[in-house]
Amino acid sequence: MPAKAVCVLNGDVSGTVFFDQKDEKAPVVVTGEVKGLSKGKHGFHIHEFGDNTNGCTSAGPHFNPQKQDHGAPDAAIRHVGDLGNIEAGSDGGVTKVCIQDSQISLCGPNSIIGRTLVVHADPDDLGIGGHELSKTTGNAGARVACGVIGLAKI
Ligand SMILES: [Cu+2]
Ligand SMILES: [Zn+2]
Repeated sequence: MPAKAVCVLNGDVSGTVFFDQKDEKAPVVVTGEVKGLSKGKHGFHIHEFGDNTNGCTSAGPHFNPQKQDHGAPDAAIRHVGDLGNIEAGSDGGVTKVCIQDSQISLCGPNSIIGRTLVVHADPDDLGIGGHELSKTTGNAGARVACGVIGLAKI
């Protein structure tokens, strides 16, 4: 500690996202950009496995070590991997990512190192959309890009 990680997103859209943590109890600051999204909100999650052998599908479900329901990043009940949405202001442009989160970590049981960051086609309903998938995926639709999170040079 401090630790830094990075993820290169590939798929229908592309991007690079950095994760910084000052010490093991500090929140993780998530920054970067995603290019090519359609206008609007897109689910943004850490999925369990760092496995992209069959594309983003192989990354499995949301990272959920505490076996909770899906929820909003600021909700008491959520998956550790639930980072909510990123929002594109226009079709095909650059979407800046700027998130601070206290559940994900770069060390210990909630470590996201070696797992997959996924960007979705649709908005994450944050568990409250009333859809049958709301409590597991936020009904965020297809996986439009993903990448494995790895340690970065400080
Ligand atoms: Cu997801
Ligand atoms: Zn979730």
